[in-house]
Amino acid sequence: MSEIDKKTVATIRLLAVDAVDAAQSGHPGAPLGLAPAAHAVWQQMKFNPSDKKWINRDRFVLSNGHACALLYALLTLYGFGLTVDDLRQFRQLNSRTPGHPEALDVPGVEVTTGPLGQGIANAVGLAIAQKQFAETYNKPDLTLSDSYVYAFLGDGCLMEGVSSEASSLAGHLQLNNLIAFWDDNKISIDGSTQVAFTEDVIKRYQAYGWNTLEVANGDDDLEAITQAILEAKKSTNKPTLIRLVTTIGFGSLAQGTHGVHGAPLKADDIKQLKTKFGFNPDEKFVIPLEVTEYLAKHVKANQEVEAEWKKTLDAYVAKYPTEGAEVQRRLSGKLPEDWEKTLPSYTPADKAVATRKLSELTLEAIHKNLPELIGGSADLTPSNLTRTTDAVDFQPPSTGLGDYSGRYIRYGVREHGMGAIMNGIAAFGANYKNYGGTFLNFVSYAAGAVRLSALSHHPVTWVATHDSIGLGEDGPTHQPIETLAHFRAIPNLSVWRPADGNETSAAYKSAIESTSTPHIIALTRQNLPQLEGSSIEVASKGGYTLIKHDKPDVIIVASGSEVAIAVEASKKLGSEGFKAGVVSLPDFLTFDKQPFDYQLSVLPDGVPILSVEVMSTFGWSKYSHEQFGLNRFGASGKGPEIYKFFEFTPEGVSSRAAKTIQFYKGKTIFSPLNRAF
Ligand SMILES: Cc1ncc(C[n+]2csc(CCOP(=O)(O)OP(=O)(O)O)c2C)c(N)n1
Ligand SMILES: *[C@@H]1O[C@H](CO)[C@@H](O)[C@H](O)[C@H]1NC(C)=O
Ligand SMILES: *[C@@H]1O[C@H](CO)[C@@H](O)[C@H](O)[C@H]1NC(C)=O
Ligand SMILES: CC(=O)N[C@H]1CO[C@H](CO)[C@@H](O)[C@@H]1O
Ligand SMILES: [Mg+2]
Repeated sequence: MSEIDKKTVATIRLLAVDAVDAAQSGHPGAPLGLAPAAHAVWQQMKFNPSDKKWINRDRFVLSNGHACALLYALLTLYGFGLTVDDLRQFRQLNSRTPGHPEALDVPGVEVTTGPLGQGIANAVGLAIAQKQFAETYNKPDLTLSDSYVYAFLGDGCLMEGVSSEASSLAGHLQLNNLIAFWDDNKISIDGSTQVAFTEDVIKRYQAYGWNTLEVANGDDDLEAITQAILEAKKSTNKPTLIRLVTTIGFGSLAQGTHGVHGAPLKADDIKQLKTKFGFNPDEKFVIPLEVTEYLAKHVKANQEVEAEWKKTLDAYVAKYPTEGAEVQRRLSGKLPEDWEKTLPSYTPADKAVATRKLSELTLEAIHKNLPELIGGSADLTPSNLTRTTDAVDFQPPSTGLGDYSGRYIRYGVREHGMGAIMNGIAAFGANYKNYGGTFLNFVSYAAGAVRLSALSHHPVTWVATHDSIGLGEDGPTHQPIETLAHFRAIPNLSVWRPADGNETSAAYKSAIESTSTPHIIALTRQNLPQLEGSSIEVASKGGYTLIKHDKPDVIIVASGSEVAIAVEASKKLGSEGFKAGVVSLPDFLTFDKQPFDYQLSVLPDGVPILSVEVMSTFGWSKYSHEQFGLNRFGASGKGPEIYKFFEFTPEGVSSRAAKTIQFYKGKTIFSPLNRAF
């Protein structure tokens, strides 16, 4: 290693150690072991700190997010806008250096990581998006996209199932643009990996169809790491896993033990470490000038690379005006003009259709004009109806099953992997709108990825079919009960449960136009009638009055398949002399964003409100005084019979509405929306 490289690696190591020391919290071990690899990788990467979103930059994903002091040190050294002062504030409230890398808060962080295994799966998504983008727009004479995705992952990431799901798919898809480094330090929190993690990782990745390389001394051997990267780039049809043997806490008195995984080093340990690396033991956060200058050279060279790329883009736009305009539109984050006009709408005379089928019709209608719309299914294509008729599969051409410009992804039975990959696709840029289909119940398998979609504002969409006991014969194992309550409780996640065709279109409108909110669209297997009075426009408010009465005796608020039942119940109540209004509430989050006056016009003071949904009632007390739901598991049988069994019928609803009217008679009633704060 040259002197300047040595000094740079030591600077990275010590900045990370000082940050953890300042916070008296964090993880010094992995940064100490991984600093040489980080330096080697960043020296190979193209990126521009003054144009962080440049579409053809290489991406760096720190899947072992607990090692973020390493990443923050790099971002500081390369001039991404983080400063030594930010490092001093590591892990402090409202700092730009949070406890794990958060893409929204830290300039230069590509994806939010910390929950182990997510990052490597995001990296697979980034690699899929890069390939799809390149194959769609590159021309033989003009290359717009040829970037790589680099990922670091630890033992923990490799133990997590989500990494296996995503890595298996990456091997199948032959993503040679993905280069991952396994930090093989044989330590995790419990101590030696011998206690729980003894598989042959290299053989496993070879079996997935990956190219594997090994660097025996990741602590010092910068040349070997660089060679491995160059070797990985030669791969034509495989992603690469580089096994990097490192020492956790390299240089510390406690190196090689779990003691350095997640606790600050002792003061005397830090001193000897600094002395060992040729730094003044009494100084903190030192960045030698020659290191700054050395890294600035790389940035400058990269800025020239980007300037060249911009010329390529100009030439592209001139020579291929149609594709060029499309690329520019997508890079500016705009949807095609009037795209929403292609959304289907229905009339009350149209026949009853399952919303999953309506979802398919919607995708079919909007797909052609939205090249940024890509998606797939976790092996439920025929039941989830997610594939448009003229779709090409996203597949390596050698399989004969499709090509890389394909927009339909066969995720296989890998819901969690799919969720994390969708986040990676969204993180790529180019305004990808990506969706994944599975049964609503199995979105819960991917909950770890779903909450990260919301936390990091990835506007991905789950096409979640078979949304209730209405799915019938598959029984309680497949019938969601708590699912919607759980996902509605996640901040900034839109959970739509449309009741008919117009509402389904509204859900898609919301999903496609979303720039920062993920969507789950819960769809039925059973047919639902087109509701008189629904429209894309009113449904886009998240909740609206479907049956209006002056001074109603009761309001029934429902979602999805129960709205039509509420309408029937309202008619029945009418024949019994009661005025029952009906409100459809397809998405809580969107409704909550409406002006309060509007919300109160839908769920006013003075009227008792009954909610109806064939799921857990948890959460509905925000909108109703009384709740009719299903606080138990479902049953196996024919869908309509199960509905009858649990009394989700016009009679079952109207009798509960009558009880509600009776109970609240003569009492002062405030809208459940009216609260102290
Ligand atoms: C999903 C998830 N489970 C548990 C944790 C808590 N955790 C953080 S680091 C870690 C051990 C990781 O071991 P390894 O990847 O080998 O990291 P190293 O100790 O080598 O830095 C655990 C269990 C987590 N961050 N995410
Ligand atoms: C939700 O997202 C918006 C903008 O996208 C943001 O302003 C808001 O803080 C987010 N809320 C939560 C709870 O994350
Ligand atoms: C759906 O919306 C359209 C346009 O707003 C409207 O004309 C139509 O009547 C609506 N369909 C139903 C079933 O209400
Ligand atoms: C119409 C259709 O394809 N239905 C299928 C949906 O998926 C479930 C579970 O795989 C099947 O049981 C249905 O037959
Ligand atoms: Mg480890």
